[in-house]
Amino acid sequence: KWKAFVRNNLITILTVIGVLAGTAVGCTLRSLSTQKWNQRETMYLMFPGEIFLRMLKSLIIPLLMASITSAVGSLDLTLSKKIALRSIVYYATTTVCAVILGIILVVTIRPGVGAEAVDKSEYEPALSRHVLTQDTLLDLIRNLFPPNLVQACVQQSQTVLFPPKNYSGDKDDVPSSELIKWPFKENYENTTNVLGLVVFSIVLGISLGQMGEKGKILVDFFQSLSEAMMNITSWVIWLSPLGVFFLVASKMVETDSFLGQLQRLGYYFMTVLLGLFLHGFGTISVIFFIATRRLPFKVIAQLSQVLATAFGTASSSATMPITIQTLDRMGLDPRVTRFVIPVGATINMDGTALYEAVAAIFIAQLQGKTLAFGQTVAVCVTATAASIGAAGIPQAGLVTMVMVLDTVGLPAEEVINILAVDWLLDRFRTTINVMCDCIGARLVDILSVGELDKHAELDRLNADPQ
Ligand code: DAS
Repeated sequence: KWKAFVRNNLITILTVIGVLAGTAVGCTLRSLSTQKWNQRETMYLMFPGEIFLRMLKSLIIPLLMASITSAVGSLDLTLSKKIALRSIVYYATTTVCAVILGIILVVTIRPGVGAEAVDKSEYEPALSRHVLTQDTLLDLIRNLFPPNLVQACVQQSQTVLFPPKNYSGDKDDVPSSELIKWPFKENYENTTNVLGLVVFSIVLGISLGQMGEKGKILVDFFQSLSEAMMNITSWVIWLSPLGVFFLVASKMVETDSFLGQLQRLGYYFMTVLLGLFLHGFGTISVIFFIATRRLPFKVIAQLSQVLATAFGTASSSATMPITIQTLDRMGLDPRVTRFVIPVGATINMDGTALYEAVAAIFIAQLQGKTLAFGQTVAVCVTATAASIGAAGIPQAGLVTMVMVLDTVGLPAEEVINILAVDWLLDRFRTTINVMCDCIGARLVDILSVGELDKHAELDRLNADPQ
């Protein structure tokens, strides 16, 4: 019996082992090496992982557009409207709950009170040149409508295929502490176009759905493009144990004095982890139970491959092909997963929303500020909006957090206080982001199963009326 279990879950088991082994090897290499690994050495260690990451990322644009367009296009408008509405209500409810939970925790634990802030002067060169001056919500709304779709795809695939450098490595570009990798402006500007692609794909799907027969040819085209991407995913997934091993090992080996930083940020780190855990296994279960009278633990138990990949890649978008393939294997209706997951991976980021609220209030506490009630409500709104605006790529949440800092009257440079541990918190919040998307897909699938069956029945009857 257990032989069958191992055979059916071989890649999953190897991927989870890949994450654990990557952590162990990375930490061992770090402790053995006398001086700090520089970017070049780390790059060699990361190289196989980066190839794996690029393979996954190259699927994102075609899979995202094909899945959403074919999912929306293949359902009649009433049903796709219902599925979209259930998804949007789930996204909004869970994200707002995540932010509120985060605020309650950071206000009660008060991790920032009494902790010392980072002395910004030593980072002056980087601060002036690279820190994002986020133009709050307007940017987010503007990005919903890509000015030119081809350029948006090219730009997005450029970002996705050639991940923006965190720093060029030449001396004047790197802040004095190697630990700090600035979320540069180009990181952010290129990545948010994925929002525009999602909006365009939904609109295109609606238009094709309404065209009846004439639209069917394109819906079928996008359907087979989506299946082609899933087919490629089933090949790439064999690399995930090795891929996540090298990604995690190379990350662990380049972090310097992480434990030292953890002393300063320990309470903050634990507050975020506690929030992510309570949200992912508490709030979400309550919401799932209210909506479906069931608990989501069976779903979560089948997600280990997805969660290990999300942790290893720190990117919900890169994990998306594996997420969709796993949910297909779990028997969810493809028309639900191909809408809920691509849209969810882009705009439903509960982990990121919770993290941004906690981080912003933590930094305010570092500066000795206590927020008025109105400001706390403003943090709720902007943390929710910032998580919608964050793209599913590594450290995107750190970039859009500048919006939330804006709300509490803190300059963007203050992100420096939490950068040292952000690369690890990013992995945890990405894992929660993806887990909440999967639970949402299952929730919508359960709620829509009646209509979907009837819909399939109608299709069958239309196909052979006799
Ligand atoms: N890494 C992002 C993701 O892929 C989350 C974040 O940066 O907050 O979901």
